[in-house]
Amino acid sequence: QKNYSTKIGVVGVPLEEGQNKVGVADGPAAIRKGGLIEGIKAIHEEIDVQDYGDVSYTPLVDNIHVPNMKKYANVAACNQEVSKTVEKVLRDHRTCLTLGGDHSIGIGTVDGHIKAKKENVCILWVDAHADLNTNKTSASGNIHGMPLALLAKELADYWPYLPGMDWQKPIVSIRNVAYIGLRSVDSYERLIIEQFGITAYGMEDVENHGVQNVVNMALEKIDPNRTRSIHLSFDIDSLDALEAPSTGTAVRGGLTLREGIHLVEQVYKTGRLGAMDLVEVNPALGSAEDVKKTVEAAIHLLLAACGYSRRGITPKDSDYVPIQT
Ligand code: NNH
Ligand code: MN
Ligand code: MN
Ligand code: MN
Repeated sequence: QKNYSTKIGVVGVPLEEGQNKVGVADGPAAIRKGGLIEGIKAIHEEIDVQDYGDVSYTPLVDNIHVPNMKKYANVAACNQEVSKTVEKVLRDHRTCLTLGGDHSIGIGTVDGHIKAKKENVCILWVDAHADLNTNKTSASGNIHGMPLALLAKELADYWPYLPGMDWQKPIVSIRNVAYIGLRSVDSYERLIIEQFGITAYGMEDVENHGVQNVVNMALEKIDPNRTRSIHLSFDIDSLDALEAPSTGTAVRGGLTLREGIHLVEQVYKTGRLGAMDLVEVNPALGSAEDVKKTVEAAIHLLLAACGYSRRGITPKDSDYVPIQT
């Protein structure tokens, strides 16, 4: 008998400075407008969802710059607020769903999760990309390609001093991270993955083993004793470009929405999903139909994290109609 959480907290992070395409800051609004909160409430009567609204922040003052980290002052300041908010939601005994924004918000969501759960956290990073660049290896300078490298304690020595980031300690062991969905990995990222033996399941592994086995293998590696709080960081670009076209760096050959939903359902069923990020939905990209498809996909994934079952919704007592005889 598992003790599934019925208490959910939703946090929006309208941050787009971690990459260079306008519009991803409108992701939280689009996902809410698509009916996320109503959808969560409809799952069953015991669900208690609280919307904590959007995180706001003031960029660091005095043009703080770090080489090859674009809009550093915004990303650093925003993530400090993200961390505090996620920590608060978890301390309120709620599963925390964070709506991005770009994936640089993973710095703050993971940090907040680790602070709330006293480091007993493992990370499932579902993404086409590895997000493991440092400012020295990144070809783009976009911070959304760097969050895991900032979080990993094994990589702490490879960063310069980061002003305004003292609240964030690189305390994640890279051994507690697993990837699913990789298919666009930069050369240094590949090097780090192989050097440190990071658990990484690319699309070929999903093809070989099926999503069910891949999730089981990943969790077995990062949470062998089944005691950790699971942080599911879901980049919508892990889905195939046909399933989620409205995202900044769509890559063909990705997960189907079915596989994505199944993955989230599986994590939910462990009873240990602590926090989920749903990032990189950009409603300014693509046609109206593309946006609708992408937002719907995001909502399906988030509902699965709240226990929505594709078998259907449990009827409420008030739904029963007296049978006419
Ligand atoms: N690896 C590339 C970079 O560092 C692309 C990252 N883009 C993402 N990551 N969308 O999930 O810029
Ligand atoms: Mn990402
Ligand atoms: Mn990505
Ligand atoms: Mn299933």
